[in-house]
Amino acid sequence: MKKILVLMLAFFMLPVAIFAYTINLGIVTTPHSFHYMAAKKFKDIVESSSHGDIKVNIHHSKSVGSETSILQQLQLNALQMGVITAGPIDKFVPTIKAIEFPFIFDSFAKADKILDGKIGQKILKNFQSANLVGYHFLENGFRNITNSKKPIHSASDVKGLKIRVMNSQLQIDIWKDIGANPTPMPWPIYTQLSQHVIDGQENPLAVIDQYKLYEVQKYLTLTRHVYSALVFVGSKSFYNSLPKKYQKLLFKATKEASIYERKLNRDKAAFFLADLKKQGMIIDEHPDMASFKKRVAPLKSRFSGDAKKYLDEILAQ
Ligand code: EAX
Repeated sequence: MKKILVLMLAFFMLPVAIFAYTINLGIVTTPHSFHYMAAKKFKDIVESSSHGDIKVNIHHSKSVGSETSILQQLQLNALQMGVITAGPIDKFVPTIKAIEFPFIFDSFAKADKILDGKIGQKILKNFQSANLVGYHFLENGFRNITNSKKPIHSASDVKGLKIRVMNSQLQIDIWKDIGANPTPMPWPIYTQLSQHVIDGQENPLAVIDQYKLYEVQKYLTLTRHVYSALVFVGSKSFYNSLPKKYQKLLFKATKEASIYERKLNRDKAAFFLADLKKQGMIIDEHPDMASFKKRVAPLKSRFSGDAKKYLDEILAQ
């Protein structure tokens, strides 16, 4: 009788023992997005390398809230990981503004050099003071402006347009200085664009295409005004609860998933531009970039502390 009891207990205990750790990972985008593909790669690496000891659940399509809310939940260990756009992170890690400044990166190579170099590593370390872990940068892409009202060739064409921006003071300031009427709003924003609550928005070509914004935005201008990074962000208290071997595994898996996602994104860049043309968008491929750069240059004077130090270092390279 006793033997049967022990066997039954073992059997019922079994499911609990399978996953020593569960990682709930939040993203605001759909399974078609690069954010999701990076999260899936991370999940595959972590689950296979931990031989099933760690389970990763991906909560996509804003099912666990906006990027700002995901960051707040990470601070409380209500979520354990997220793939978050750099923009909204600046409220939690102010130094990240240095890599969100307009027109500082003119190529993927320059962005990689900074983000994967000393400055990027210092910024990722700064996540600690917000009770977060900055694991690795990955890529949203160069941001371009779209709108439903008129062609935008130079900064003066933006005057008065209601442009949705990310929940980030720097992004609000950028578009205010360019002359728009910026409105911070969490992603996604298709409905607000279709109802003309806002006239335009700015995002990488992949996002514009994957969210079919060509259905509600007639004009696209290739401003490439900000290189938009994504970050694998984690809960610091969850990280501290892990054995060393799994702490190392999370850094290894986020690095591999980030490199994998950057390549995916870059390999499809030409496809997205061609598809947006095919979908009928009116595209200005050679805007008056000097007019945009002139408008945002004074923004530098509003930087201070380490954010200013890092920005100066980037501009000096
Ligand atoms: O995919 O909120 C935004 O505009 C961000 O670019 C987000 O990653 C959308």
